[in-house]
Amino acid sequence: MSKAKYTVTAALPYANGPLHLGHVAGVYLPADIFVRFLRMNNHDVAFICGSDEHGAAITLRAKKEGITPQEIVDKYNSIISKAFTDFDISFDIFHRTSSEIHHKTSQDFFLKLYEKGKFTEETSEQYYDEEYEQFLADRYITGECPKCQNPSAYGDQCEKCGSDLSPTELINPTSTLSGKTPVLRTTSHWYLPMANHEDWLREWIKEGKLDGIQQHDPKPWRNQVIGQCMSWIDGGLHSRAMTRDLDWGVKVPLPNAEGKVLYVWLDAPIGYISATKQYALDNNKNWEDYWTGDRKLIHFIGKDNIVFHAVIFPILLKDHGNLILPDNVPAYEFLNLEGDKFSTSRNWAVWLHEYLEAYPGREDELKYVLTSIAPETKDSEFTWKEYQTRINSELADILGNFVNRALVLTQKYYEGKVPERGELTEEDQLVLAEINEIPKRISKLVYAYKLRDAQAEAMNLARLGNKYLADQEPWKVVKIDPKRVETVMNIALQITANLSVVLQPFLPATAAKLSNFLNFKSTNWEDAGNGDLMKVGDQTNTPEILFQKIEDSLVDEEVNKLKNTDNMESKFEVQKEEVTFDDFTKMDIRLGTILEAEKVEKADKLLKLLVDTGLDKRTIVSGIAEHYSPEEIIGKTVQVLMNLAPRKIKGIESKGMILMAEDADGNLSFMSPEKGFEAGCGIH
Ligand code: B3M
Ligand code: ZN
Repeated sequence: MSKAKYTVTAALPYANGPLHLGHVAGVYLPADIFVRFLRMNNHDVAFICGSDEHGAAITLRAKKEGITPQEIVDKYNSIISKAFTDFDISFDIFHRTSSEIHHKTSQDFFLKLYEKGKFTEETSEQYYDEEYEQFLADRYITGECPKCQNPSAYGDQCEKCGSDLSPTELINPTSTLSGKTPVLRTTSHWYLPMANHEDWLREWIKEGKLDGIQQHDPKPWRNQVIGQCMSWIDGGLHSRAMTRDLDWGVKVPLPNAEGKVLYVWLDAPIGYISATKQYALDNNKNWEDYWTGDRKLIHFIGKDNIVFHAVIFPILLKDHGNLILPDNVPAYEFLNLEGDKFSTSRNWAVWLHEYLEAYPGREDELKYVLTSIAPETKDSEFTWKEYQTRINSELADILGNFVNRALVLTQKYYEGKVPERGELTEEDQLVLAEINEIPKRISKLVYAYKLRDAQAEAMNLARLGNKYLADQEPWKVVKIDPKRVETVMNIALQITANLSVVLQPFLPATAAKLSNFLNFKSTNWEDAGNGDLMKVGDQTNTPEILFQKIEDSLVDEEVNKLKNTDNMESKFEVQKEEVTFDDFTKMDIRLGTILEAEKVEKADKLLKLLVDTGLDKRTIVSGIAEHYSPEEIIGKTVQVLMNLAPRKIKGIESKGMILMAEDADGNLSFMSPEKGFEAGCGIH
């Protein structure tokens, strides 16, 4: 039978922030282990990922940081992809959904479904921000939750009680753009009707059959994946809009679709296909080979992405036709951190790129710990204390200790040459039998997506070796029966060589070090289990220490760092991006005195001011009419940004800007000098 072929994807991270350990433990690391294992077993495999650069996740972040969406995705794409490289996640491609090939691929995909009549066009009333002249995507509206009265629920969900909401259900809706009450306006969108898909989805998810034909073995599908899909389907599948009124995203490729883009959850999974296309182009291959025929498509994801990958995307793929559906959707639960949820806004996180910068060369240590605690079946927790314990008492005391003893004794007794094996005791035979069994058990576990147990099984080989040497005590026996010690050391070296093979998917850098110590390298899983990998007389090298122990001080420092940077939940916007001193000094800020003030016609918010700046008298239009009346401000000395490029506002040339303080409710106040400073004084 020929080997199964695989297309393995890992959820495309939003390019709106860096990666933290929760993302790594629950998507990228398990996917990487799985793929490395497949490669060693000579499966044809493509490992696909990239950054997800559309949707409100991006535009909201851009607004917060005060830069453009494009700048946001460029910034985080580069942080994320560098972290993946440094952490040695072995993607075949890490692509971007802002790429041209992706825009084209998702537009073609959309058009194909459109032409096949798979969408319905529906008109509905949606909230619109009159000031910003745009429709408001769900996340752009907040209001009171009708179920739990949480005052800051979002248009799609209340994060307090977990209810799914629609924007029109919110009490007192507010636009997060202008802070105003939005109005309802009619708009039309293309919807994916999902109700008529319920039957085949049930059969396919629960039994693995499509049109009566067995597609996948349903057994390895995780219970929580099947459970979540079924409860969603049982609740009734409603039509879902596949387009949005937004200016950031993939444009809807139809006439009369001005200002409309594809829904991010339509374009993002198609990102797997467009990334594959780019990979094929770069490597002289056919992308279709990865998405058609006899091939297993595997999506590694977090649990919040389940229905998108196991229900909606399969509907789209089936409607499209000629493309394979996922064979499995291994979804991970969440990882917590030191007793609390990971939180980007509170900075309660360990960021992958920061770890890699702080501890270069300790990638495998982190991989080992994260796989040991991976949230495969339930939420789990990372603590620095456990990080220390796992490294010190497992990696260093068991694996490191065994390897070190095996190689150092070989140096000492045989100048590094593999000694001969004599007659085998019962214990030797048991050990050799275990060497043979362990890789088979690992293999079974990996194919069943139980990577945590698989790694534990690989460590059992080191445990076995450690115990074998402790029981045989070659350092004592060498004085009375040196011949016997040759056998023991030969077997210890066979264990070490096997470790260099079976550890590769989990701890690739460590496995490479073992190979260097032994002058033996195999990337073929079939070699694992063989008790004769090292031949008599093979020269081995003096080893280095594999794992440095983690001091208590590191644990204390890391925990303190977390506690010290724990940003309180704040009602204010996050700090903007860093600027240089030079950037700052480019701004010319001075005191100015307001000489005249009057309302601007047909503009409720604007006042036209004449300001004495000490250098000149100039006109500045300022959006303060709701906060100050013209009369009360004449004579006030305020802060003026002088060298802001002039702008025409309501036909009036405005030169500069009055600086105002703004509270969380949007109230504005001048910042006037305390003492009698006069117009023209600089502010630095
Ligand atoms: N970017 C959501 C997330 O990061 C989303 C995944 C897309 S996978 C096609 O949770
Ligand atoms: Zn609620």
